[in-house]
Amino acid sequence: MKRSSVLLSTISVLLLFMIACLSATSTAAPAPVVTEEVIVPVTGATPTTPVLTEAPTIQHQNIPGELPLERAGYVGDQDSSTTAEQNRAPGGDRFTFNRFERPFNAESMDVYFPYLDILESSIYQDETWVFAVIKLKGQSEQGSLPGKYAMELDMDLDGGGDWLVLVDAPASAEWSVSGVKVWFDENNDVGGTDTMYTDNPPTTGNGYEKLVFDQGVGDDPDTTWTRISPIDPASIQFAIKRSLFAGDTSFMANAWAGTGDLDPALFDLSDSFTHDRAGTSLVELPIFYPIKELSELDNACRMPVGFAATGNEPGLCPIAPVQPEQPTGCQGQTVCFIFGNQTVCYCIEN
Ligand SMILES: [Ca+2]
Ligand SMILES: [Ca+2]
Ligand SMILES: [Ca+2]
Ligand SMILES: [Ca+2]
Repeated sequence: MKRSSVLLSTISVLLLFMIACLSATSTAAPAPVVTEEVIVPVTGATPTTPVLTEAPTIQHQNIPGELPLERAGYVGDQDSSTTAEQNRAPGGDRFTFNRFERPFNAESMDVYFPYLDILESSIYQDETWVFAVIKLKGQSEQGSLPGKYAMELDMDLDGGGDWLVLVDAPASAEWSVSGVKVWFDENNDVGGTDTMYTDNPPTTGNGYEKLVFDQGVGDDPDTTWTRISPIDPASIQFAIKRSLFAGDTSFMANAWAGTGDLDPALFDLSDSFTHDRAGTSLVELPIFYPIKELSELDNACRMPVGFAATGNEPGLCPIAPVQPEQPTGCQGQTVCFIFGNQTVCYCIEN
């Protein structure tokens, strides 16, 4: 037994020596297994650390300055405050001709929105920009302009709009791209089968479907800017870069104000609804009065920009038989139209 114990002890010592040697060898060598054990916990811990990637900063190159002194176009629009207490518009609401004057709530028409009531629209131009101004009756009770405001441009004068430049709730008196979107009618279906007149039956087109500029995101981050007029809190100014129009310098333009119904996908609005569904703001049309599915909406008739109108351009308001007084400040040709009991004049200054 004692001899066996000695032998076992000897073997144990030899085994321990061999294990010690092996351990020493393993520690010294760059074993891949150990390397993996080091990497795994590190890579496993990485996802718990937030990876912060900043959105690319929009680099603006062209910021508009002040508007030129000389106007290139001007148009007036009905002032619905004059008849608001009677829950009606004074004129200018002709659904069939894509003309709206309904800055009121639907059905009861007992709430009038001065910040949706267009009074005037003007165009100015310089080498870089087409400036547009929409003058509204007033601000909201909170002292803001919380609606949507747009300029629609018909470049080929066929009555169907091509561009819709829209700003949602402009708030800054500094030029800004915030809330500004530019839409294009790529498949040319705005206006439907009969431009500037209601399609019968209603059209199922896609309106302005191509968003080419979204608050600085687009081919050119400076495509369109807006601001509240620095001298008139109820006027919105647009600066649209002329390069957007690829050299086209003559077009028809008109202003819009609205809320949810001023939807680019629904243009022309007079094609997406029937007169029955849309209603009217004119008590003179009792079959359709009051406004129903199309409410909180105003637009102005189209003014020619860069050319003298012949009177036959689609969207140009019908010419009145009598020339009333000259629009304030007009140095050029005056053309006037009659809507209901109101006369609307515009001025061509070049
Ligand atoms: Ca109007
Ligand atoms: Ca108006
Ligand atoms: Ca139409
Ligand atoms: Ca379209």
